[in-house]
Order: sequence, then structure tokens, then C-alpha cells
Amino acid sequence: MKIFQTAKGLVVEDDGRYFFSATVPFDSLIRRDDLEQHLKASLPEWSAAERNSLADLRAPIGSQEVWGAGVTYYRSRVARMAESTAGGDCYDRAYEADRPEIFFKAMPHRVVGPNQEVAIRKDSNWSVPEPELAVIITPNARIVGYTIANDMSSRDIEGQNPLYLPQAKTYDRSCALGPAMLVTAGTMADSTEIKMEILRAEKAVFSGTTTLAARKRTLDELISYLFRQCSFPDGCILMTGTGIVPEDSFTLHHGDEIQISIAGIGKLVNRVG
Ligand code: DO4
Ligand code: MG
Repeated sequence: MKIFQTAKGLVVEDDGRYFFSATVPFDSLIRRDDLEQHLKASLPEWSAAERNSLADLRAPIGSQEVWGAGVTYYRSRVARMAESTAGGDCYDRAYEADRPEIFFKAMPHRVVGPNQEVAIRKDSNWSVPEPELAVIITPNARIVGYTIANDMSSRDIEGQNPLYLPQAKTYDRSCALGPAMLVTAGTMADSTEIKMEILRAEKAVFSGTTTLAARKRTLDELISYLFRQCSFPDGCILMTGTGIVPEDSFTLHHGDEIQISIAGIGKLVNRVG
């Protein structure tokens, strides 16, 4: 079952059938630990809809804060150590330590949805997308769904000094989510692939793949640290880290199209504005 947020309201796709509501608030769903069963029981009260109701998609987010986990894949550790002009051993230590790197990414107004433009900072000359699985978590720390995230990053700014991380990571349109929230209380298989392709003038200039099996940390581990001393009355969204980093010579250009796919969720497409 998938929830899509559109300009007109919510659309749920369940087994090839579509249901629409202009009145159910997204936040009210993310507060429910029993979301999947709740939707199954309440969808008959929604209006029957068609596939074409999926026009004008928005990010699957309401009032939730977006957080990120970092250096959860070896590839991220290696790339960050290489880009760091300040030494970079902090990335190795965070990769090996019990405590994961977890950082605040964005309030909802900095997040874009499918087919909307992401941004690169004007004061950066080395920017990359980070394709990540994001989990959608209730106030009681239960995962109720999954979506695709793009954790846009300025490698030169973070590389100058890790203390610049909030500037490298958080700026207007620095995060994309979508196209849908996959609703399931179940887990996603380790074999699930994350793929990213970047097109420039319609030609692929980067293509990469990883799987969830390459992630070093479990979701339970990441969520338990995030919730240790933070409450989330409307739930929250946690990006679980990138395992795909383009080679060091690569930087995004205005006009590039970023396509990120995760089996079971769909494909998130954004152009760099
Ligand atoms: O250490 C900085 C951020 C790492 C990150 O965003 C990632 O590994 O995905
Ligand atoms: Mg990231």
C-alpha cells in the first residue's frame, strides 16, 4: 500500500485500486502505530479514484522534521575521508563507534517533492545528490513506512571543515522526498537495491547502485539514538545514509536530472534548478 500526497489531497494505492481524500491530514496518519491496519479499515470511507489522480505530486511529509544518519555505508566513509582537507579521521571514528552520526537535515519547508527542483548552493563548486532510503516513524518510534530521499550535499564545504556540516547539508531545496510513502509494518529486504542515475542533456553522466545489505547500522539502532532525548509529536523522517557517491571529479550542474529508484517504492526524479 502506498500513500501519495498531491496538491489536492491524499491518494492511497492499494493492490491496484486508488482512493482519495481531500480532508485526511497526513500528520494524523503518521501518529498511528497501526497505520497499515487503520488504512485497510478506513479506505472504504475514502472516494474511489483513478491512477490519473496522481498528478501534481508533493513530498510525503506533513509537519515532520527530517533527520539524517551519516557514514552508515563504507562508501560514504571513504568519500568523506578523501574530501576532507581537515584530516577526516572523525568519519572513520563515527563509522566504527557505537554512537552513529545523526544530524538534523530540514524542516518541511526546505523539502521538495517529485519533479520539483532541488538546489545547489551558490557558494559551493562541488555538489552531489545522496540517494537514501528514508524511514517514516511515529511518535512512539515505530516505522510505519518508507520513502526515497535525496540528501543534497556540498562536498567542498563539508570538506573544508566538518563543523560546516549544517551549511553543507541544510539550505533551501536541499532535500527531496517521494514519490510515495510505502506503508508497511514489515521490513525491507537486505537485497533491496537503491539506484541512482544522473542525466545531463538527456545523457547519463553517472550511474550507481547499492543494496541495503551494505548499510552497517540497523534501523533499530539508528532510531533508538534519534529518540534517546528527542520527542516527535507528529513523528519524524530519518534518511538512513548514502552508499552511492559519484567519483571525486563529479559535480552537479544546473539542469541535471537526478533519478533515484528503490524497488517497492518507485522512482524519485528531480532537476537541479
Ligand atoms: O558525515 C556527513 C554526512 C554523511 C551523510 O549524509 C551520509 O553518509 O549519507
Ligand atoms: Mg546523506
